[in-house]
Amino acid sequence: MARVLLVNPQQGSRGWGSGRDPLDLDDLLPHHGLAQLAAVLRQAGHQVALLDLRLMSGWEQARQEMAQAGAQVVCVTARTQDAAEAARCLAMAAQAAPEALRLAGGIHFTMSPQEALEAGAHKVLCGEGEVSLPALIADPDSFPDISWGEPPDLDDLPFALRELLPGYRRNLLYPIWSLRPPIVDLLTGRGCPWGCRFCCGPGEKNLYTRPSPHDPGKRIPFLRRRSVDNVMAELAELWERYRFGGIIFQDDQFLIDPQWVSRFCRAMHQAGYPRRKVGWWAACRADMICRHPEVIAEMRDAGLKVISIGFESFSDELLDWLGKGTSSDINRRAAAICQDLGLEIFANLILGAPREDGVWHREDDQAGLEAIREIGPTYFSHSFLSPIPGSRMYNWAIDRGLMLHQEHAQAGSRRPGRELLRGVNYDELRRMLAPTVARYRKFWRPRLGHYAYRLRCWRMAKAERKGA
Ligand code: B12
Ligand code: SF4
Repeated sequence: MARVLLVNPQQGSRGWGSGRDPLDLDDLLPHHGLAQLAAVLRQAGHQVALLDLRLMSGWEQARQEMAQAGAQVVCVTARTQDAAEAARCLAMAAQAAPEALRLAGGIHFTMSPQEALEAGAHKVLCGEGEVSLPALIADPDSFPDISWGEPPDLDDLPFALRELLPGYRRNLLYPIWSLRPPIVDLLTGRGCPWGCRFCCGPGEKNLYTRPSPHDPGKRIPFLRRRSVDNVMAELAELWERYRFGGIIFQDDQFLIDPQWVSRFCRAMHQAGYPRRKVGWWAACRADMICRHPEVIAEMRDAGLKVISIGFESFSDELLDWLGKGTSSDINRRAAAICQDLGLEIFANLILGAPREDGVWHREDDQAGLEAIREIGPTYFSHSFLSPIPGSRMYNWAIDRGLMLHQEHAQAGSRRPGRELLRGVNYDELRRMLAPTVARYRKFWRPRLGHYAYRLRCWRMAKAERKGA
């Protein structure tokens, strides 16, 4: 059996060490893909360790830890935003653990496997890893340099090994939105059936795939959901362990199949979570909310507290070009449905997006900001359009010469405040945005909950020291 080191090359939101004192979702949460791979590897009898760059003080510490891990296999994952760090981790492994087998995977290397080979990976496993990674470790020579992982039956998988992330128990106490800590997060399925032009949806459809039954050389999207029983079993295990007060469902879209959601809501009642006042967060499309308001009501009764809606824009021209399949009217009706049900809305808006002609129209963003003022969602989250690799907009933006930066760290990020496209007047955009940002600043500023969190962490560390 092998010693396997899983590497998360993710950069913390405040740079090195952000994961040791997390104040942002990006710093808090375990990498689910790696936590899932860890579970299957451990089940197969391997020794698994994690090197998470968010916890490191710099490259030197990362190198030392990699060398000390004595790994026989180093597995590096990558999302586009972290692809440069992932490449550096592969190169570092070649020096710090020269005998180890270097493997690469994850959405970015699935889309660009050659990049991983050039950075020093011996093999790249595209797509999902649970079934094929143990086989690859057992017999690497039987795999070509680039191969596809066999997609797993999600109900057959062991539950993700979250505690591989040091500090996970402490991170659960972090107050997120109005959810009550401890807060756990999980996924109930893989992928999204829609294909919005700005989103890495097509990339995901390359990731979650299976061979076509008609043409085995071709891969087709394989989006799927776990059974309700399987999700409930994971929640039961998490409940036993952490007695959570909040749940974040990390799926791209929670309401895809209304019947599945209704069954799930009944199961939540049977398990007693609404009675215990467990609140949850989930993302739903505006058109699905309008089409199935009764399901949203069931979700509310089963504990849904915060609903994240990707409004993206309130300009019909822009929504058409973004390929969102919604309209300004649908967005407003969805918001009204959720507010009538007493749900807190987490509103997402994309700003700085040019239309099909490549020109940014300030009135598009003006309309969005006005709509936010009128609707008054509980939370407001905005990003400046970033045509990320894997999205349909990426090549369009490159062909039109719109991209200001093509490096992965810039192009793969949707964080607000980054100037990404030629022709967008970001100064004007920031001026337009300032009053809205000011109104919502209180949600992002440390609040009383943060101090309570820090106190609990301090007590936890003290108790641990005493125990030790
Ligand atoms: C949940 C989530 C988040 C959470 C992360 C929470 C967490 N606990 O991990 C939060 C909200 C923090 C987040 C943040 C961001 N996210 Co996000 N996120 C997701 C989401 C919805 C699910 C990810 C997931 O867990 N998938 C399930 C696991 C099992 O899949 P996986 O990680 O890909 O791993 C599997 C395979 O890839 C493979 N694999 C992975 N690594 C390796 C390594 C080896 C060696 C092998 C063999 C195999 C292998 O095996 C795994 C098991 O099958 C995805 C969309 C999606 N449905 O995947 C977007 C997604 C990954 N995010 C995306 C983006 C853009 C971001 C942000 C950059 C947004 C921003 N702030 O600007 C940040 C960046 C964070 C970062 N630096 O990593 C994009 C990435 C696009 C891209 N080209 O990289 C996605 C695809 C969404 C989209 N459609 O646009 N995200
Ligand atoms: S933006 Fe949302 S609905 Fe559209 S493809 Fe991406 S995840 Fe799916």
